[in-house]
Amino acid sequence: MRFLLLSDIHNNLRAVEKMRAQESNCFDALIVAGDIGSDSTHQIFDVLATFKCPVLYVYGNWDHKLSYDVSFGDPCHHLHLSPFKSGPITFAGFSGCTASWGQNPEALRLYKEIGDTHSEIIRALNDAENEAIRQKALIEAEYTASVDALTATSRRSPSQRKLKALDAERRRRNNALSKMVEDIKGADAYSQYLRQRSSISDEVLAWNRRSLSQVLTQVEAPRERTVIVTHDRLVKTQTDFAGVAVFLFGHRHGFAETSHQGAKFINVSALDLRRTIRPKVFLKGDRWKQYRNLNFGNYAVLEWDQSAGFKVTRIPLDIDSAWQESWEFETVFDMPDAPFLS
Ligand SMILES: [Mn+2]
Repeated sequence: MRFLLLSDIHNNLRAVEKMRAQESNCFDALIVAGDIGSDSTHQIFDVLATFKCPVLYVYGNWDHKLSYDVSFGDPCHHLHLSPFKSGPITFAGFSGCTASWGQNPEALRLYKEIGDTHSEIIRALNDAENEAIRQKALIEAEYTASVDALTATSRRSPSQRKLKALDAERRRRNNALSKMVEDIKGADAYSQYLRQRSSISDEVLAWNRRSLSQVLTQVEAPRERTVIVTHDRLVKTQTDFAGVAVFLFGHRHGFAETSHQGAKFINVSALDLRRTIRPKVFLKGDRWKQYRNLNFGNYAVLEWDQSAGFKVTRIPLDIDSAWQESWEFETVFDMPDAPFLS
């Protein structure tokens, strides 16, 4: 069995096309470990679908705008708590990570629940903030009108004492409004709300781990032939996933393969790794428009057979070295949005 692994695409369609161009259709499945990008998602999946095999994916923090039930076409399968068998190998995983759960249904549910529980204090704060904005505009208008009136009725320049008094009154009223808002933020009910909200991210992770563990038990997949795909690296895997052979992830850009307690941990990221280059000799005109990027990212191939088990190989995107004839690396800064050279 042969699987193509990639992760952290970050809307970089060009890098996907390069990867496509240097591989043939000899894979049993493609696995995407998240950070596809919310903007070019459909185009990226269209390219991946040309491999004529299943495309299995989870979302990462860059995919926070993507709904969990959107379809990217027939070969594509969202692995979120929904295992997929490819021959003797089972893939399973969940979407999102603590950096952003995005549209993760469990995260949405928890945020709503906490919003409902604390709706009174949220509404009170909202009302106070709106009221403060409204009143500050009135105070400003009144102040300007008073200064104008004072100027109009004074024979020469207006009295400094009276101007100062108007300014002091304006500041007193503004401070009172700010204090009204601060008092609500200082209330116990509000700090309780903030505390509960900040604990949601870890709760969602715990819930997803538990659910994935249950799903694996239900499908009765042999753990030594199971690959778990998440966007960020899972820790304490012995608790919920003892016996699982391979953990695939991205997020922490930089390919790495490590072994821990009998399992392989493969950081497959990142396909999107840009390096900014500059012409050795700038042409006349706007220098900023003459910078380019090269794709230095990588993907990987995972192979499995009965006797050897799993084996992973990192594969860099090909870069024609001819670029060095007229270009050099920009060493001081990056311009990730500059066009690609090729
Ligand atoms: Mn990323």
